This record gives sequence, structure tokens and C-alpha cells, in this order.
Amino acid sequence: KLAILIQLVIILFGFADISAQNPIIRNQFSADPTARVFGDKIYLYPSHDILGKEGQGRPEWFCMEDYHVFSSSNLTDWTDHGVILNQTKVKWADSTAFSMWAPDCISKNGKYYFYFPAPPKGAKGFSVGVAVANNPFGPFIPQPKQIDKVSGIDPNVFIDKDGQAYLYWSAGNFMVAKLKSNMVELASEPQIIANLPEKGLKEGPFLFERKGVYYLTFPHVENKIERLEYAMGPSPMGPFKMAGVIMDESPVGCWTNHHSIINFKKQWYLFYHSNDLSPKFDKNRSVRIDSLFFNADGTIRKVTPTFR
Ligand code: FUB
Repeated sequence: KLAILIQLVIILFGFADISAQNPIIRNQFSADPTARVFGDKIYLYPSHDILGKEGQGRPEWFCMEDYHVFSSSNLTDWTDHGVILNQTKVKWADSTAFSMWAPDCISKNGKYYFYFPAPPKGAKGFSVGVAVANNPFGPFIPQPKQIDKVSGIDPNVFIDKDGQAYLYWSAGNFMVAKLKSNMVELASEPQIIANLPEKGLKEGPFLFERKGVYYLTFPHVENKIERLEYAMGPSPMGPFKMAGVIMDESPVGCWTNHHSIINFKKQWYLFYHSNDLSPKFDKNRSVRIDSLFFNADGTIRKVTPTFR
């Protein structure tokens, strides 16, 4: 009954249930969606999956060469602002790798900082770089070097109420460090985030705050397919305590899931991905959205994705 009442309130007060329009990006593949509210719009910074050809990194795997940004005022109509960064523009990155994985973007003092992982030239693994712009849709100018001491994927940035910025990323474990006010260098030594599952944390940490509680949310894989889970804590660096599941394993078998959570016009939303436009190849993914709700004790209600 409560769920029906909430849906009625949503409809009456004009917050559309957008699940019927999934997937929301249909002019290309899109994955790993980081959504941000800048001004009165949502900006969406996803990875841009392509169907790779021979000579383009690992075509049978995740294959990406650039990033687009999309914006919307109503969660239904999305504008593609085009390419904001291509791997060939990043001096330190190996532009034969086609591995521009999950990004994030954050705003501080009128500038926009776009964080992205890429394999560095002449070395194994991934580094994380930053590109800077004067508006949310670029042009983004990459820094000449990657962030020192950050080795891993899926950067996520959170700025706390006191202005301190934190960088989270995945290096097999989830890592956190403070950022300097210039947003492009670490201000503290990277540390492993404790009290999380010992196995199956590979990627995609995303931190947000609500009512003084810090939510560390992430995909967790126990049996091949990722499930979105979360932990709650009293500060951006924890200590965190596991709190539950946000979304179960994909019913259509897409083995990755990667998400972000935002509040837009007083409603919370979960952005995530599946392989709607590529049912036979789950490395070509598409961004989806569903509404997200909290219980009175601050825990998150499980989101059931709407599938055909
Ligand atoms: O998109 C490539 C990788 O797949 C991301 O970095 C992970 O989070 C997973 O979604």
C-alpha cells in the first residue's frame, strides 16, 4: 500500500516514473553512468562502449575510445553534447588500448573536473587522469600526467560539506584518499576501505551523502554477475558497515553493473546499465534509470529493474 501511495504522490507532484523509457540513451552504447546535478540539469557521464574492430585494443572485451556527455532537464529528453575527450588527446595514455573505462565529473569553484581511467603508455594496469573544463560539456583539457599514486580503475569523487574532496577508486580493493584543493593531486596517502566483503569487489565504488550518513555503494560479484550493494558510515572515510543490496544480479545476464545515485528535484534516482541494445554481447551496454527510495531508518529499498 505504501508503494502505491508513493507512486501516486510521484505522479501528482510531477516526478515522472521514467522506468518505462529504459534504456535512456539510444543513439550509441553507453555504460558506467555517473550522473551529476549541475544547476537545473542532470549531466550524464557514461563510458562509451563500441563494437571494436581488430587492432582496437581487445574487441572481444570492453572497447572504448572516447567519452560523450548527455544532459536532461526532465530525465526523459536527453541531449548528446558530443565527444568531450578522446584517448588520442591524453598524453600519458596508451591510445592503442581502447580502454577509456568508467569516468566521473565534479564541479568546484566554477570549474568541472572529469576523472577517467586509462592504461598508461609503456606500463601495465590502469592510471587515473583528470581533464578540466569551464562548463559541464567541455571542452575538457586533460592534465599532462596521471594522478600520482593512483593505480586502478573507476574513479569517483565526493566533496563533503566542509569542501574537502575525496577520491575513491578500485584496485582490487576499494581505495580512498583526500584530494588537494587543486583537485588534481592527492592530499593524503591512499588507504584501503575496511569492513567490506573480502572477495568480489572489482569496480565501481560510488559515495554519496544523505542526512549526515555516508553511503558507499558498489557492485559485488559472488557468482559471476554483479549485484549492487552498499555500506553506511559516519564520515567519507568510514568506518563503513555493510547495509544491504540495492539491486540484485541482472535477470538478463549482463555480468557488469555500474551505477551512480543522485537527488534531482527532491527525488532520488539510481543510474545503472544493462545490455538492452546488445542482448548477445554484454560488453555493449546501455544506461538505465529507476527511482530509488529510502526506509525511515536510512536504509535503501531494493530497486527492481523493469525489463521487457
Ligand atoms: O566499462 C568497463 C568496466 O566495466 C568498468 O570500469 C567497470 O565498472 C565495468 O562496468
